[in-house]
Amino acid sequence: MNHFSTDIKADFPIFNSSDLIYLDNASTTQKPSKVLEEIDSFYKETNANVHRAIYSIGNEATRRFESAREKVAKFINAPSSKEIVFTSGATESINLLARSLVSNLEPGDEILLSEMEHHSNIVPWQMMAEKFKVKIKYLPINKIGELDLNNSEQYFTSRTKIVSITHISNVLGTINPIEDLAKMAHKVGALFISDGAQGVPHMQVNVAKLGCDFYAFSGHKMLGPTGIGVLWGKTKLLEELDPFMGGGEMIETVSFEESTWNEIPYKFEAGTPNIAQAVGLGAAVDYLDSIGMKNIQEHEKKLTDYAFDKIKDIEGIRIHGSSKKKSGVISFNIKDIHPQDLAQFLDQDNIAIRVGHHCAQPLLSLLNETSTARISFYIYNSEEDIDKFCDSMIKIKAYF
Ligand code: 7TS
Repeated sequence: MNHFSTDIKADFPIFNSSDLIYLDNASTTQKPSKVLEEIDSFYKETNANVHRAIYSIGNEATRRFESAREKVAKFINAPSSKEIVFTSGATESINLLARSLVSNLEPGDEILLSEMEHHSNIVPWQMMAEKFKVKIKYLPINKIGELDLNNSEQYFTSRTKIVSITHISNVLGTINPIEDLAKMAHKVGALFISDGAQGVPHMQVNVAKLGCDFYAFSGHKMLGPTGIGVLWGKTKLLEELDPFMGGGEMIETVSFEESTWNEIPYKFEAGTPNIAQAVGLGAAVDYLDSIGMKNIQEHEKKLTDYAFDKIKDIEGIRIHGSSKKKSGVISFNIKDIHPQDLAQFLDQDNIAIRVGHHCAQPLLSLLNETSTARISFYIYNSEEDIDKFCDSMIKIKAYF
């Protein structure tokens, strides 16, 4: 059955009240009724704190929270739900790793990132590298926007201790060869982390098969609420890792002198967690499962090819990145039209796109741009959306 033959947009209230064409899905995604209803019902029927209350709604709140953890574990094929640490998002997940891992490194050790990273996978490492005199290296990218692994031995060295690479670029859409990169990292004895903020929402991710040690992502980019994200890590590594925040239920015992930590994943979840948001993420996972990640990936591929074909002939357009291994993200510039102006004119036709540096300023500098326009797709987008976007672009072009 083609799940996209039915109108998926009807499941999303935001599209029922207007003719919005939403093409900024790499930033955040819209929410289906199922997710909104789940959050509503959590607060209306079972609102209580988790892991502490000895009364019915408290038990029910804990059950719903832990059931969301199990759903997420199954969704990414994690061997155990204990390996799912709830955070506020990919950014917090990577900060947790940077805080907890870099302090164990020696001066002169190396962290390897890539030239296509989002600031969330650069800045946390820079903050810690400076403090611990650790060096950061960047794997280069080639002309088509893929990682250039030709001189990989210069980057994967005996001093490399941590490698952290995005699964999919939020600017170029390039899908990186995570399995190969994980093997290269492990060969030199480094830990391998992948930033999956643009991965999990758009493809079937199997953390066991990818070979990563840690994998980070955000709920709001996969139909879930804001304020909830995930750090997945291998049991043994999570057990060895020090927590990055203290307080609340992350402890086993506390005395006036010292504290000991709870078991994983709780030792990383200090304070009252984002309970309703986790429950909402569980509903988002159910919704994505009901459609099927393979179908979603196919749908986005079709849309991306369709959009690419339509916009490539627009006079003066420069599309960034031409890898064939690409997800539903297209960044571009048009000669003589500033991306800011483009976005404002498109907004007049109720078309939402993102312009700017996309929190990837180092990459933008390599592209010789300070700002690009970016369209990015998700399950509710259609060819009709792309047609309307192209019609609007042609109108704007004529105006300029
Ligand atoms: N990593 C990548 C690859 C991202 O695309 C983003 C967000 C993040 C990390 C951070 O995610 P957060 O949920 O913790 O904020 N990317 C974008 C974007 O492309 N436009 O707005 C946010």
